Amino acid sequence: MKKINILFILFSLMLGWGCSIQTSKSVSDDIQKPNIVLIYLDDLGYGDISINGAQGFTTPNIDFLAENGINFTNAYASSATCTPSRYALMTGQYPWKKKGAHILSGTDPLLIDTAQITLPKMLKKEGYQTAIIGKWHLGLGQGEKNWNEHISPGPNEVGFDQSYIMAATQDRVPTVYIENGDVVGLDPNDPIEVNYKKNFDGQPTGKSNPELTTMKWHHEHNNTIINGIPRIGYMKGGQSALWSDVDMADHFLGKVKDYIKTTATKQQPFFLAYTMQQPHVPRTPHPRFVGKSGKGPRGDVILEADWCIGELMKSIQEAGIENNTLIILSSDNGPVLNDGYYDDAVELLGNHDPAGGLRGGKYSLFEAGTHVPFITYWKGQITPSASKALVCQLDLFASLASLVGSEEVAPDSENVLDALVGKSKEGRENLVIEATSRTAFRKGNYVLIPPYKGGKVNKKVNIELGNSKEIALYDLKNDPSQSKNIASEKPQLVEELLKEFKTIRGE
Ligand code: NG6
Ligand code: CA
Repeated sequence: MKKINILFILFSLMLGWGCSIQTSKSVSDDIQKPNIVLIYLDDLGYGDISINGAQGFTTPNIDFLAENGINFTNAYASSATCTPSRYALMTGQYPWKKKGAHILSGTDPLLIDTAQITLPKMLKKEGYQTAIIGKWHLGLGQGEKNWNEHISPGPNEVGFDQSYIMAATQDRVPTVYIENGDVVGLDPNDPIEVNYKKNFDGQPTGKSNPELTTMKWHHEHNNTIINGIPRIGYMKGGQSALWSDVDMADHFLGKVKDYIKTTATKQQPFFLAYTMQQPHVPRTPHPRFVGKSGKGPRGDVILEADWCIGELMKSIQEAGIENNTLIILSSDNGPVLNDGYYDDAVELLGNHDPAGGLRGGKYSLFEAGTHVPFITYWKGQITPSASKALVCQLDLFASLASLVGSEEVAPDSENVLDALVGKSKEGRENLVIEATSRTAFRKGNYVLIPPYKGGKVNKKVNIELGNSKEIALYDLKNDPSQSKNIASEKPQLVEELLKEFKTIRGE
């Protein structure tokens, strides 16, 4: 039997079938390789979904996944901001180990080394087709970029066969879609220019011409105005390529649906990262969702995202692949209300708590910065439950490698596959969490936050950052909202945790 397999593989390789399913391990192994869909939201808080206690609106499609899959109540993004979180997810490396893994501008170069193994590369090696549709925010190209030419390296050079992305964030220029390295719909007679330092002569900005804006900036976000929204960064030209903000959700969803339709019919399994833009600022719900949440645009775009997820599920069901598709849903970091625009997020909040009772928010070393929604769903394979296992997005690399039979490893990623599919209630033992380059240490039910200089509160966004002159220890089991620093009550534990933390940090 073994001989036949070897002969078959040699013969297939000779025919150049190296990548096709016939020669991939799934034929000879007893591992069934499912499709993998990662639904990754932007700034969605732990409490922003109704299954975790959202107030005043419901998220039925996300709840469906959680109720019929596993709802993780102790799960983390790797960082309290976007770029470092996404870096860790893609590489399985702690973001604080990577120089430059902080919030990138729209013109920064690619952060991931193209020689590095990544989650999509690992899956590709195992016979997967791979795609990313939505937000990227991991940099593009090398240094200076000409947006009118092919932009490389980018997602396609770090493991994605297909990419349809926005470069950075919805509030940063360039406000265009990029498909496999090329700006979509660009007219060569109207080239795009982007600059983060200097305005182009005579161009109106949010600062100089507030009368031209339909969304008012609160802090920063006062550079080039596009579709009435003042952005971060300056941009000129590219009129025919500009995205429509209110159509962005439908636009990405359309690409997702097309991808599933065309890819599901192929023999190879696929990995799709659907990296949604909601509820990051500027919040621009399609008119169908305006006013539906009663919470202003922030609530409305959460409903819009939830609807998109329902549509994605319909596509999966229509393609007949639901039983063979593992779906993972999470968010890149915790919630923020006013992140730079006046959009009633604060005023209309009512009794809704986006952080779900956790302290802090986006940018914070307190729990709400990184403790995010995390759901796995796999019809017929996962028994519905809730799980307290400590898991992190960092672990997707090793866990999915284990799922598909890959021997690739990533530096900090742990295999928590059994927890992700409900075979175990145990996750990792400990975790270093990051927020704007500061780190804290979670172990068991405790989290240790070392002293940090700097303001206690980021006043612009009104979020407690976790900075304190004192070392802090919180017992998350008995005090999930981190109301009581018990460091002075447990000096020995503090010492032990600090030692372990420093060892992991290499100090
Ligand atoms: C910050 C922006 C914020 C948001 C964030 C990125 C300011 C003052 N704030 O620098 O509005 O764009 O970057 O968010 O400019 S993230 O989710 O992509 O990390
Ligand atoms: Ca984010």
